[in-house]
Amino acid sequence: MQRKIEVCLTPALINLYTITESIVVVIDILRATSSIVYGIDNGAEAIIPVAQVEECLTYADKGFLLAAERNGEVVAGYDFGNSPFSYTPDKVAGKTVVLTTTNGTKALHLARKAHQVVIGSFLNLESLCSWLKTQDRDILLLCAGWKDQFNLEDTIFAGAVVQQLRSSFVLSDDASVAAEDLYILAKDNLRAYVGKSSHSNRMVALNIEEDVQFCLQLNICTAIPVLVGDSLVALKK
Ligand code: 3SL
Repeated sequence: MQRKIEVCLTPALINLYTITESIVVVIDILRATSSIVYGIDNGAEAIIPVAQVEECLTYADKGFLLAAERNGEVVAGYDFGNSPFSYTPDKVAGKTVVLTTTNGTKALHLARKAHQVVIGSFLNLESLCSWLKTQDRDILLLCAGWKDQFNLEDTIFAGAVVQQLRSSFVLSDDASVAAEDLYILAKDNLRAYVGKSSHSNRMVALNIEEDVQFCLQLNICTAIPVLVGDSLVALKK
């Protein structure tokens, strides 16, 4: 049977999909999944995604780094938030990070019933797509969006994956077609197109525009984080 690829445009729509036999790729380009990919690529032992800020505290005194972001800002009292610049080798190599973010970690929790949950970003696009092509499973690209609403940057990334996989998979929903069309429209100047997005504007207002630029880099990482139990670790390819 031919494998199919679908795009779930927001976490609010996840219940419309049967995911138990599928691979779900969680996508939160600005910035959760970009930072997770970067952190794992830089040697973090594991990143434990938790849905609530308070849950992070239950991991205190275990020697873990505690990272919490809400509405784009680091939550007071935590080691850091969601900026990729906090996930460099000097900060995370050999460490376990407990992370909660506004949308990304929520989407991850909603995906837990899947056969396998992996993390996508522009940083590991090539490596992710090469691996997905070798898997004998349907794929759901789950966009984390913003507070259950559609967003541009996650959809554009989903479209980039659709474009790379379309010759090996059946596109089975209009969301995949729309995502790919949006990617085609955006790909020659990703920064300018993503600049139209509400979250990019939010980040510019917070003076963290360099994070947007960073998260739009292509293929600077090869790691594919995969959920094993409660932790994201590097997939053994
Ligand atoms: O919502 C999230 O998960 C975050 O990635 C949002 S932010 O980029 O940290 O503002």
